[in-house]
Amino acid sequence: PVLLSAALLLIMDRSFGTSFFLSDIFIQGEVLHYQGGSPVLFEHLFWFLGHPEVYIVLLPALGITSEVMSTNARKPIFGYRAMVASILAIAFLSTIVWGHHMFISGMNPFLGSVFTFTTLLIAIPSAVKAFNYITTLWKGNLQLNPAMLFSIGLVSTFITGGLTGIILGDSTLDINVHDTYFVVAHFHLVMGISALYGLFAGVYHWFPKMFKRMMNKNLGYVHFWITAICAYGVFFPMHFVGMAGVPRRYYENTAFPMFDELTDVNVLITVFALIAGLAQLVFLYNFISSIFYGKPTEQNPWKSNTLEWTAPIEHLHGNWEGKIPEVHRWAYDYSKTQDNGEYVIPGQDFVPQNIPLQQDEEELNH
Ligand SMILES: [Cu+2]
Repeated sequence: PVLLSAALLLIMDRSFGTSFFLSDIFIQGEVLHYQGGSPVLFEHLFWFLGHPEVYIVLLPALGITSEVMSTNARKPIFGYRAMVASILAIAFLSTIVWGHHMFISGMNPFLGSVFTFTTLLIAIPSAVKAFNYITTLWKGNLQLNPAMLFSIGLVSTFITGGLTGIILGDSTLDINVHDTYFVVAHFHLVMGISALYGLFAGVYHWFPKMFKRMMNKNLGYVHFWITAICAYGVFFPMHFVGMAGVPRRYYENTAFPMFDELTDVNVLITVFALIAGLAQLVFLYNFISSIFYGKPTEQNPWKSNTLEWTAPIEHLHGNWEGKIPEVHRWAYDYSKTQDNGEYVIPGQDFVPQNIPLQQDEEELNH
């Protein structure tokens, strides 16, 4: 709604002579009729959309990662309540930090310090999530299938990309690298690559549910490792290109001889980017060919607790035949043992959500 309003005001400025975003304008001594508007106001309205939008892309990927990681670590997600609270905190904070995109737009420096404060607050729930993901892996019985590898990859890029967010969120540090390739590297690692990894994790994980067949695991490994190595190959050196001062959004930099010595690094980045792009063809081939020729799946290939894996493989209207299953427990009863050290269901390290609670279990604290 805010961006739409901004666009409507912009149309009024361009077509109907208003001055929402246009301040007093003089052209060759002639005074145009525009008066009192502010171009910075447009930036405010744009980034009021723009910042929360990157979290709209990232937060679902974080949720997918929690599910995939818990299932494949055969452990409950660590600090479940803290994980949920962190997602809510990030979602809320994302609406009051937009000014960190505008530290050099002519904004009042005091207002900049306020946006620095709210922006750096996001480091807290983000760190909670990173630590809890790692603690979920700790001493888990890790099943390193492609979905799990992409989830772990997400945690890696979420941390490496997030750390430079602390630099860019601080107005005094941001001013030095604002609008350089440092920002491009930060942003694409933490939001672009992380969100893509979450998307890939979700596709590899739920593909059997969608198409009743498995994707090829080995092609999944090829896809992951080439993508993971090339993603860092592209964005790690890019930080240094940015710190050397190369601006973003320029068609080419050949007019600036001082950047000539960075050409080799840019060529290296381009080569990694091309290889990363080719690796996505492996994924595309795997995805399409597996729809038709993949190994038929069993009911619950990842031995998951969540309800979708209790639905019959044949897709039915309403998902289940007859009565809809009842949920008796949370989704994370992996490797759960009784007092005598036995698994709750003997010989099976997971308890699906539709298995009734036993009385002695109710005392056990989740
Ligand atoms: Cu932002």
